[in-house]
Amino acid sequence: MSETLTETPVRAGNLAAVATPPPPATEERKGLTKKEIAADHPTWCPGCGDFSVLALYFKLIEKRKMWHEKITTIAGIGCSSRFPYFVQAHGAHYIHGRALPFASGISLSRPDLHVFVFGGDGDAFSIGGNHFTHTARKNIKMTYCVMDNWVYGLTKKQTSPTSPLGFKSKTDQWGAVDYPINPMKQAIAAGATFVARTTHTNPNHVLQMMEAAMDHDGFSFIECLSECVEFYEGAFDASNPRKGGVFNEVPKNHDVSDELEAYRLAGADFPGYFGIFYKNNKPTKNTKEAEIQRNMMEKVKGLKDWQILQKNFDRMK
Ligand SMILES: Cc1ncc(C[n+]2csc(CCOP(=O)(O)OP(=O)(O)O)c2C)c(N)n1
Ligand code: SF4
Ligand SMILES: [Mg+2]
Repeated sequence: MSETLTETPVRAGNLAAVATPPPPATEERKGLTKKEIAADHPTWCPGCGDFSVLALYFKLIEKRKMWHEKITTIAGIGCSSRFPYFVQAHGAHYIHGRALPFASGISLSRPDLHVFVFGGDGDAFSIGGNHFTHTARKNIKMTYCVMDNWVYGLTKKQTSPTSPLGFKSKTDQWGAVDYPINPMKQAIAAGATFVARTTHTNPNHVLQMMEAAMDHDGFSFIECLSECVEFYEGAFDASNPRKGGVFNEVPKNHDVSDELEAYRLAGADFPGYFGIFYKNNKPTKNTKEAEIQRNMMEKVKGLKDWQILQKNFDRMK
């Protein structure tokens, strides 16, 4: 993306509408067509991997018959984070690295929605690194798809936390010297309860991972390799059979509940494996908070809002 972006959080939909109760869903309502979901024309460079990820998100929406009022797409800042602009539904292009806390608020207050967050490797693991860890450990229900291109694309080629050693960029003219992080290991260690890996060059696989992530009741993380043709062309050729590479699926006998084995798979040299590495069904923060709220409401049953407030003030005296 040959431009820089302002810091201003911009809209891609009407966020106020998120708080509006959706109309009842009836079986007669048809699923949306691509035309009905697509908003602005994507402004990515021709050939950018992000196009496929967007196309597959549209496919997911069509296939799962989601309606506008049920689609929430959140992102931070970056080329990949422009995602919500291009989706004709509720969403926000939020602050760099802060998409997850914003999405957490939506997820916790709107149990009827499934929140999707899209972003880049810089947004997720540099400036947003702490939020990634904490959202994962809290197991807040949402799907976080990181479009990993191993570079800062929007700001025109700086080293990212996933850039390999030796990568030459504007911030590492003699080649990167810092060891890259491994997003899969990071996600497993942080406590994400669904951890998968895919690549934009295998559309069926991307859709499969998105569907499985969406069906997971908890924090689902997908690392989706998405090539930046402008600043890191050919980065993922070794994972693309059409470019002479190999696409290795997670072995069929892999036990997804085995955290150590998932960690071991994550340690394989590039191109590594693709598929679901880890899955664990522990209770979400959403469920726990809902229970606290139910119990509290039980205690103030029959009282008007002002009486509850009065009670709180009296307690503070
Ligand atoms: C607080 C803040 N710091 C820095 C920036 C500049 N900035 C914008 S996007 C970006 C990195 C984007 O990289 P990545 O998340 O990998 O997304 P990509 O463009 O590669 O898809 C940076 C450093 C910013 N917008 N806000
Ligand atoms: S990630 Fe790279 S190829 Fe894609 S829009 Fe940004 S600069 Fe262009
Ligand atoms: Mg990037």
